[in-house]
Amino acid sequence: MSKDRVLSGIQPTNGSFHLGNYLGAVKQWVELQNTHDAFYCVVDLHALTSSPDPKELHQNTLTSVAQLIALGLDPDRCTLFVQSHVPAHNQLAWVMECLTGFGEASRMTQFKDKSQKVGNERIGVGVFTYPMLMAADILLYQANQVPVGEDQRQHIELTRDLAQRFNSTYGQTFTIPEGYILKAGAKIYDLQDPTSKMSKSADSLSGLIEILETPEVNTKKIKSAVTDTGREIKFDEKEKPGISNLLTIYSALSGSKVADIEKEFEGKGYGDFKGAVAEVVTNYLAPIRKQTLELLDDRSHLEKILKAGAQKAEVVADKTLADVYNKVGLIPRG
Ligand code: AQP
Repeated sequence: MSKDRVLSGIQPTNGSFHLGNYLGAVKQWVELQNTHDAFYCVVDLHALTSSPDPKELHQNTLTSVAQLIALGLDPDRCTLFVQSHVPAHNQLAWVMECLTGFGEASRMTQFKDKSQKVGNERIGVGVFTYPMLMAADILLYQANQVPVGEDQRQHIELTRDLAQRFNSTYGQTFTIPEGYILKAGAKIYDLQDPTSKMSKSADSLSGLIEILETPEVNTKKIKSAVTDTGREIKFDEKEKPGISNLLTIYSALSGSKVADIEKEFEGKGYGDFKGAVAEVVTNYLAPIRKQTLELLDDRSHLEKILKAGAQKAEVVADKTLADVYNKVGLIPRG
């Protein structure tokens, strides 16, 4: 029996991924490459929506690939590629845009949040059409599951709606994908504002734990994390969002159950607990940081991996695109 297929992507918008990206998404990617036919891409076209500096985008794309490998992706067990290397992503995105209502695209909370921040005059159309490009990313590969963090749930729903709409209009074409979203740990929160998700676009970086940051800086950030009233180390997202977030992080990286951690820290204070969280986080990240830097030193090796990944991805993507073009009535070039 053939394996189910998974597809997911990550933006190369920063010099480093953050703990939310890893625990919400990439950690699952690593596990799924063992059981699924896995396609993972660095979505550089999506990153253009935030108008990055060209040199930084170039470097961040390579750093993203190196980080993904250091975090556990194995190019021999998954297809790892860069989105812009496979032109079918843009080509299918246009078809998806023509299928999407203006109203339904306007309801995407990511667009609403970002457009509220910068205003309608300044928000790029690319932020508006972002979910349709994401739908194309997923549907091109006929993915059964999409491992993402909780913040992407609405985009997956839109992708499903578009796939169903296309299938019912033009005949069976796309697999209807499902979100693969963790129940616990799907959302990691900002250390300084534990009611907002950890995000690289937060106003301040003090609540962000970056994978490639030095242990000293990350320790300092964890030790200054906002905590809650009271003294108890207890998981209670409503009353103790700060401590609950640290418990989630500790549990996900150490493999210990939250209940066991609560027991371990019974009678101890927030200071002790934060020290222990900092230790778990920095010990976990140290070898990943080291390997990323080593991989970045051998650029031709990374480029070889990406070339092979794009070739593998293109075979699947081009087949789907040809089927779509044919179904909507576009004449093949011949
Ligand atoms: N805080 C988070 N908790 C859990 N999962 C998260 N993801 C992002 N933040 C969290 C997941 O990471 C994957 C990659 O997402 P992305 O490429 O959209 O990353 P991003 O947008 O660069 O991350 P940010 O920091 O969230 O960026 P902004 O601020 O631009 O929105 C996805 O699967 C996502 O769910």
